[in-house]
Amino acid sequence: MEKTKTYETKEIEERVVLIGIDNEKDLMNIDASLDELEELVETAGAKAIGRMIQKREGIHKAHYFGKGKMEELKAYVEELGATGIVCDDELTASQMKNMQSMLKVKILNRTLVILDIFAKRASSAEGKVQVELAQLRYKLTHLVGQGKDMSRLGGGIGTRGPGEKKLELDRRNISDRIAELNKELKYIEKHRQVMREKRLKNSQPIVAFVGYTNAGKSTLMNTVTKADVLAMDKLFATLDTTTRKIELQSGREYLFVDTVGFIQKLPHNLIKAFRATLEETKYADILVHVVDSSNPAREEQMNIVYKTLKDLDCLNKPIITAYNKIDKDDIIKPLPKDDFAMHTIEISAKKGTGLENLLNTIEEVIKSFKKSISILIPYEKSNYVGMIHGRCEIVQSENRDDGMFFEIYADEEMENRLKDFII
Ligand SMILES: Nc1nc2c(ncn2[C@@H]2O[C@H](COP(=O)(O)OP(=O)(O)OP(=O)(O)O)[C@@H](O)[C@H]2O)c(=O)[nH]1
Ligand SMILES: [Mg+2]
Repeated sequence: MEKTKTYETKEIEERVVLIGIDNEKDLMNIDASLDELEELVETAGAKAIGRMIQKREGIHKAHYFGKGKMEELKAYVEELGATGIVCDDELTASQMKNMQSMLKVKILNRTLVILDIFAKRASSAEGKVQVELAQLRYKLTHLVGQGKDMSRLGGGIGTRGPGEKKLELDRRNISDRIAELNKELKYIEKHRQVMREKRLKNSQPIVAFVGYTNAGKSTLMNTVTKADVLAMDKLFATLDTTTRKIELQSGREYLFVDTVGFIQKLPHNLIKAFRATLEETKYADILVHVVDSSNPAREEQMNIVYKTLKDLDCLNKPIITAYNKIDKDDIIKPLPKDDFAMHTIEISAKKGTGLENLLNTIEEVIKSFKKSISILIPYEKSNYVGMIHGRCEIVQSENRDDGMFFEIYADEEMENRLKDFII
């Protein structure tokens, strides 16, 4: 029997050259950024076999690198026998097209690689819909003039959809599918809203673990709540939020939420696609910022987390920074300063070190802090309204048939006084 048959069905291994621009403006330096890109590429199942960096102010409008450097890149790609290049930045459709005709190999970028990983990881219905939507929207804006090239690519990064699906490449099909997915997403979001309202009604404080991808959020979640969340040494292991209820030392119940990790240069439309998932952070009473203290780029990663939280309007919440992986022996001290955090605590999510301290601090901060509640004050109890205005932060208010509705931030005392009106 000939063996060739088995090879036909296998995907060809992609061997790619990573390219980036050194402009000294980005939050993370170019070497760290390409290290990260290499990890992303490998997580997506391809192999990074070389790098090329150009120092220039910004990207070349027509083909990212300048003309001379592009020729150098072409020679390098040929020499290595690379099947493609992965650019560290966003590329427009016409840049991709120009680069493709210059280099004659597959042109990929960070976004496509991240989308590919997301497609592999998405497991909930919502996650799958969000990923496919983001992929198709991306395709739609990048398909201009290169439909043929795209369909000739065969397989690999940029062609995989969630759940073993192949991505649609035809423009008309894409638009139809987008409409269909949007409908599905609306339905799922409605369900999520109902769940959220139920949770708010329960009024347990919500603690969200946030942080850079691979920082150890899921590991911490598992250790603290004895949950069984997938944690591994891969970027974007977690795509869906997981929530667990546990009772802490004071006897009070808390909801712990594990969230999707952040990463630099996360394209805006991707943040938008995951807004619903990330919005879980918006409803948290406190954020625990998990940092991988052993990562050489830890400080840059922290800055990127804070920038993303700011984009999501979540920077006004109390934050505790957990410097994780403190058990490793390659931790460089002192640890970075953190002006956004009320407390910083060293922990090892894996070994359990410092967790008692972390949990006690969470309780302390929550006790002293306000939480989000929704209340309905009947019109005959309007004497409460002045007190609400004076003592609480009002997010939203409206007159309803049966009373005045408020969404407010209240401290524990106010919450107690208003407890009969909580809805
Ligand atoms: N040595 C050590 N390793 C840790 C610790 N916490 C997590 N890790 C490891 O770090 C890797 C990433 O952990 P995860 O918990 O999956 O990280 P995450 O923040 O959930 O990552 P994403 O879901 O990708 O955003 C895993 O290999 C963990 O075993 C720790 O305290 N010490
Ligand atoms: Mg995780």
